[in-house]
Amino acid sequence: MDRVQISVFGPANSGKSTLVNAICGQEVSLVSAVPGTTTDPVRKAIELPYGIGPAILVDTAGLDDASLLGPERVRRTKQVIDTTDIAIVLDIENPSSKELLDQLGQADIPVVPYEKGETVEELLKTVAAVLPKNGQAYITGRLVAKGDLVVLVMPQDSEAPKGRLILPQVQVIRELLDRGCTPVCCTPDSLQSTISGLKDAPALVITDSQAFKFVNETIPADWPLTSFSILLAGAKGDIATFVEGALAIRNLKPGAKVLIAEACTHVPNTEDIGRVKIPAWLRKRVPNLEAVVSAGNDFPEDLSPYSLIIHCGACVANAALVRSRIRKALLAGVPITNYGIAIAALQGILDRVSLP
Ligand SMILES: Nc1nc2c(ncn2[C@@H]2O[C@H](COP(=O)(O)OP(=O)(O)OP(=O)(O)O)[C@@H](O)[C@H]2O)c(=O)[nH]1
Ligand code: SF4
Ligand SMILES: [Mg+2]
Repeated sequence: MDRVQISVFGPANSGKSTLVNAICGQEVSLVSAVPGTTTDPVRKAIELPYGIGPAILVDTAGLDDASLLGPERVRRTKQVIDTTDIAIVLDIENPSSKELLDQLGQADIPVVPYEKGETVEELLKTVAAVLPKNGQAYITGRLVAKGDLVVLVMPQDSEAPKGRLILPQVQVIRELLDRGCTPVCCTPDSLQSTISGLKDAPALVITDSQAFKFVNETIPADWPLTSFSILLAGAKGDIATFVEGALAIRNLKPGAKVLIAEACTHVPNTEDIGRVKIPAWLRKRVPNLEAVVSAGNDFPEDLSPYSLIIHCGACVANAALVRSRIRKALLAGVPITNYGIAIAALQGILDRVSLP
């Protein structure tokens, strides 16, 4: 489950850092009488009461006086909006809050105004009341039910981190256990022997999307098949938009520019799925296709040069970030899809896979 991100916004010197410290019960952020004390966003992971649970609390720089902050810092504060689930806004009537409130409104982010004198307890109870309720949804959705046997195909190749499983795999295994299912894990190499050893057909096979084609050819055609990245796309994005985006691959013209958008800044490796494999598969269909990579926070403001955006699985990012990028893409009229769905489409098995 993602931590809910609660961001504190307001004009300079309005008491944002004081409030963040009061919520945390410790000095997380520097407080002073000088306006512009907080310059970069300050993040604090915290467990909050009243049913809010694990959260990331973000203190921001005041957006009112651009001369104090400079464009780069204003940009960084605005980026916080992209990952925000709930916004606490101080001095909400201040004219300088207007632009911020407009942006929060466009992104459908619930706003909780904070009045000086209100206790932290009162404030958090209001936050709890507006908490998005869909945060509890299962990644595996209705594709599995209690008692189901689920086969997980997880390549542990050079791309896998040494000595551990990647987060989506861990999350799915944990969720299947929570749901009373029986996960059976194997690598592509041991898939054949694993399925030969099964007494009954599994309710679902979940594979790393890189092994899609192989798994599809190895398992019986009537076994439901999906990928970790498709499940995450459902949990963090919007499957219908992503499927439509993947269909736009067919319409790419020679020389088309495609944005590969990654949510984090991992060190790319030579077999990198987003930077190497997907562009290579696309170029087989679209001559001279140009793939441009944006990593972490560097999602371009101007999307007009692109014919398609292919977003990563966003394993370490929250749903709010993916939603904000989908919104920006749709506003710019650029189709958007994600790695898992694009790979299924490129391998011609999008019709075959089970969508959450
Ligand atoms: N009287 C009173 N003063 C407050 C309150 N909250 C904050 N202050 C004071 O207001 C000043 C600014 O507080 P900060 O918490 O640093 O404000 P900020 O919004 O984080 O300011 P920047 O980071 O500079 O944008 C400090 O001198 C605080 O002591 C409050 O509830 N009552
Ligand atoms: S956030 Fe995206 S780019 Fe980073 S590791 Fe996860 S899927 Fe890959
Ligand atoms: Mg501050």
